[in-house]
Amino acid sequence: MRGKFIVIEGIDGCGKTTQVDTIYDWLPNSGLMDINSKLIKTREPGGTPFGKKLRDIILLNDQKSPPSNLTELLLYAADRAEHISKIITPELNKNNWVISDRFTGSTMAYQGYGRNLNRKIIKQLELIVCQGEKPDITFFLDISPEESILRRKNRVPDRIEAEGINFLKNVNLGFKEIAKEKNWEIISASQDVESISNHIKTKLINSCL
Ligand code: T5A
Repeated sequence: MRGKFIVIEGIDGCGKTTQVDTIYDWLPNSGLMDINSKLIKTREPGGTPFGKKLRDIILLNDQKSPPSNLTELLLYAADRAEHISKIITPELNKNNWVISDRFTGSTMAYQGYGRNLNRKIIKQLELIVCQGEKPDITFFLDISPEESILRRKNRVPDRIEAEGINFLKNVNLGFKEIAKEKNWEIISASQDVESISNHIKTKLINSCL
């Protein structure tokens, strides 16, 4: 028996964390999981102790010495390698379920479409890093870059968030293309929190994971 791997993707501020928290509270008593299975809530970057250190380095908004785009890609890949080997695969193998705030789609969207790095190389790197691990289902919370910026207006932006609207537009376009190509569940994230949660819950119930 192996657990299920659920991922929520989307641009900054689309509401991923809000939905991961809601589903984390609901899923264990939903009747979908085996009685002895646990639900693990995690995220990228920073889902492991080592990954937390990488997250601090990656997101630090230090204008004087930002990493190159390739370095940034490799740091996200290193975070994911650690995350898969220390959390995702071991937990799924124990028949536990894992819900993650971001996964490989974020790298393709941000580094592939946002930074315009070679997408074939990103796919090859994904193969090396993931070693066959992939989500059972991915939800894409779709909001406009304008709404994303509005929702985050009272927060100090991290290094990626500080890239601004044009970068975010490219990332968003990337997410839309990836979502279609990979048959992700696309949800309008400009709805209220409860409507989005209900959509996710209904899909999980009906998808016979
Ligand atoms: N990144 C990540 C890469 O470039 N490559 C990669 O490979 C990976 C894995 C990570 C950054 O790294 C980049 C992407 C990111 O820039 P993060 O902490 O995961 O950082 O990123 P964010 O997406 O920026 O996290 P946020 O917390 O900003 O966004 P969430 O989680 O999408 O949104 P949430 O739930 O915190 O909500 C944001 C605000 O909106 C409100 C909430 O209350 C909150 O105030 N909200 C709603 N408001 C109205 N209607 C709704 N339906 C709402 N839902 C939430």
